[in-house]
Amino acid sequence: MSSWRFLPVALAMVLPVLLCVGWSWFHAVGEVRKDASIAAGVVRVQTGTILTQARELLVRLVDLTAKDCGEALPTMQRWATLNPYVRALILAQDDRIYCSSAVGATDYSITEFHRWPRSMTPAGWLYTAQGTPMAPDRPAILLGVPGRDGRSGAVVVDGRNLQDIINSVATLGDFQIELTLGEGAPVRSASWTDWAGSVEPVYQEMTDSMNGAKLRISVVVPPQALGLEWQKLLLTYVPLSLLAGALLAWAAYRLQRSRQSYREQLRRAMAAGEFHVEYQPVYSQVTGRFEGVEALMRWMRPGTGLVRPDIFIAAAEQEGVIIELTQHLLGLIERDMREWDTPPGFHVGVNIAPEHLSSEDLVPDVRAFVAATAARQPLLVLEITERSLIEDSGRARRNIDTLRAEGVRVAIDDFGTGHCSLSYLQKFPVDYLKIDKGFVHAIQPDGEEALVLDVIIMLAHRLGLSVVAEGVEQRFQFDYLTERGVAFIQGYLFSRPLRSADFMAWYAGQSRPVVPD
Ligand code: G
Ligand code: G
Ligand code: MN
Repeated sequence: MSSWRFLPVALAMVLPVLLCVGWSWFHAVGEVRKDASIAAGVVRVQTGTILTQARELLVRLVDLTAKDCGEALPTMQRWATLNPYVRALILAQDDRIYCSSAVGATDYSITEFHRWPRSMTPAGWLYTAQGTPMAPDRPAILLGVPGRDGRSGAVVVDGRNLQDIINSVATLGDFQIELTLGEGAPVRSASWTDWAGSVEPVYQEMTDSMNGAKLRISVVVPPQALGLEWQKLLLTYVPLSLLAGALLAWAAYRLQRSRQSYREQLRRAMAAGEFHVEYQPVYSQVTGRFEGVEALMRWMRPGTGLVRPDIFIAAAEQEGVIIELTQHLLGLIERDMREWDTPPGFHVGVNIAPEHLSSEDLVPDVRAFVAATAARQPLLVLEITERSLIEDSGRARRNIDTLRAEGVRVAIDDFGTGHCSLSYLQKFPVDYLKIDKGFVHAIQPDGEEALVLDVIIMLAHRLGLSVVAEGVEQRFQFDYLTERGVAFIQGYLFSRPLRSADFMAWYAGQSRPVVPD
């Protein structure tokens, strides 16, 4: 038995575990991603609130661009103070800032501060910055609006709030969060690490904030956090998948076993010694003694019990192992007969399947059997079926001729149940005709004529064949048959098929001629 056959079983064992490992990885990623998206959502909503307030100020700033700084400053300072998110309000002429709520009238170019994108005048500002001139290391959001005559207004939103939100949301999971507005510099959570920028974010979203500027929020998770989540799921589901794997493997094993070809099962059974032979005595009414036995094969299957012979014999024929099985049977008989104490010429009937009868194996097999049982000198009777005769292409006939010349005898078994083969009967040189038990059971207790049976017996006698009646259970059947000159009687009336040892014991008790009553 080669080990590759267990591959499906092994696969059935391993597959659920592999699936579980794969599934829980995706599930872990999904869970972490879901949490990350919630965190990003909080950041997005808060940013939106801040931007909305800033935009309201921005709209109002447009009017102030018509005024000079002295006039606009008190209003700007008031607005800046009242709005909690605002760091400063700014008025600019092209790229020069001339008024700031924080420092009043001033004059410097936005290009002087390297943390601001210098390519754009405040009129187009809408981005995050890492700092402002007054607080270079505190993030900010810069929003601008075009005013009158090349002027513009701008709101510098303090990033403190945003930073706090991002930081606290980041602690919900093991998150590293980055927020970017437009083309600006990112605002990052305190948890942000050097490598965070080089890994694929577990979650990322882009939304329109205003004027087409995108608000991008990325959430990065360290690999070990994902690993931890994965591990958690694995601990829950791997035991279950192991169980599923075991069940599946067991099912696969059962399936495989049941689908394992009958051939393999029979071969295995032979190797395992699960077959034995039972012997049913055959009584000769001529001598009043038991002159022989029919060997019948039995398969005692562990866990199943006795397998019906007609089933496994038919299967063996179909699967092409009937010859092997019969060879095995002959071996078993040889072994049993070593213990026997039967006289020379004791009939041993062996059932031979059609395939075997017309094979090259038959003659050597029979010769080997005869040689092996030479000490007992049995008279071997090959019980063949009518089917064998009909299907013969010549080889069966030659085998029979050869073996009969060597002293082996041939019986037609189950006569009358198969195809009518009267013409074959005439052509084939056989010695006995075994009448099927069906005809015997048709005999009525009142002695009424069983017409077909009578004709068969007569036919056999006319052909010069001895008749063996099978399945004789009742005394009146026995009487009916012996009255008509049936030479041999086999059936429960005398004995059931017996194991070798039981047969020996039984046979030892039959030393005198018996006529049953
Ligand atoms: O007693 P029993 O139920 O065994 O017989 C069932 C059928 O099985 C019978 O028709 C008998 O001929 C067949 N049988 C029993 N043993 C053998 C065997 O060794 N070879 C073959 N070919 N048929 C057998
Ligand atoms: O090979 P064959 O079909 O001749 O095998 C004989 C079959 O008949 C076997 O199955 C055997 O067990 C069965 N048998 C033997 N004696 C009797 C009997 O007296 N009555 C019945 N019903 N069956 C029998
Ligand atoms: Mn038989």
